[in-house]
Amino acid sequence: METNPVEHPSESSSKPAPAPLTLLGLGAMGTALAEAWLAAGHPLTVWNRTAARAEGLAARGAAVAATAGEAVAANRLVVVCLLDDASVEQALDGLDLAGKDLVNLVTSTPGQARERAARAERRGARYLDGGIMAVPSMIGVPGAGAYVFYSGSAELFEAHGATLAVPAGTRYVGADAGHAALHDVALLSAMYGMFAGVAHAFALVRGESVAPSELAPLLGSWLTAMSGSVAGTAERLESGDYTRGVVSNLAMQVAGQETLRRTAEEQRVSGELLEPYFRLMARRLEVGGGAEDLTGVVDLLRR
Ligand code: FVH
Repeated sequence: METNPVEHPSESSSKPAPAPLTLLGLGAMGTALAEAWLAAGHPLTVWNRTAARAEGLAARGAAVAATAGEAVAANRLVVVCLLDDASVEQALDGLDLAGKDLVNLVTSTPGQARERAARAERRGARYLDGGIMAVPSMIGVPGAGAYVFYSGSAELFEAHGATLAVPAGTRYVGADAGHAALHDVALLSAMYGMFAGVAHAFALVRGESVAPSELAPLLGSWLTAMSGSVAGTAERLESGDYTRGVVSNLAMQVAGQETLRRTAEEQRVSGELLEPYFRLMARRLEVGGGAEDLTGVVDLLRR
């Protein structure tokens, strides 16, 4: 749908002005976030350990702070996008966080996020943790599908939701500060499982007259079709009946493993990516899960 280019003064004048904020960290992701906020007209103060990385943003209107402390003092809303939990610890060490609204977008564990929330609250700040579901090139691009999981202070999210929604969509997943990280890492873990399968598939056809570019669209559409099984797994986990709605039962799938193993051997491909999963499937079959599908593997993974 086309947007109407005609200005409506009464509507535009009632819109709140873009809110000011501070961003710590101008790596690949931090820079993409900064560019999105600047493009949307938000007054932005930035700090980066290596000052040279702020030069391009300064030319586009960002205020560059000489220290992390100066940057934090500049605004109530402080967004952190550094490398890891340790770098956040170093950057915030000894700073006055009283009255600040701290949003941490560093990929963390749920435990790290909860500890940071507790430390921030002890220092007088409200805390929101975020898990970014995007790569930098998706940030600030309408329709690219980028979003961020948020959890922690609902008041903070309510107060700054519009500003946080500028670079990417927002999904608030509850008051437990660890839950954004939990969702983030759950999705990333599934992604790596998929990448492992893709690597194995490409290895199988390597050296044959099947070009990777021929296999790629077939792999992509097959994985998309198979992603439909995710909802069924959730239903079975919630009902506790792992045989409900099963299309391809475990007994048949474990029998089929042999073909996949022998094909890997014939193609001189290591089975090291698939074997751990195959062993879990076989263990579930051994304890009587033949009429189930793959849902029972979830329970075998829990320690
Ligand atoms: N880039 C991506 O694809 C992913 C997408 C999903 C979310 N992740 C997470 O986002 C965090 C930041 O990632 P990034 O891509 O911006 O990372 P880098 O480009 O490597 O930049 C790292 C920044 O951290 C600064 N930094 C590192 N150590 C310290 C420290 N001890 N004290 C202060 N700052 C530190 C670094 O500064 P400099 O090297 O330029 O001086 C960069 O600003 C991350 O959690 C991803 O998991 C990105």
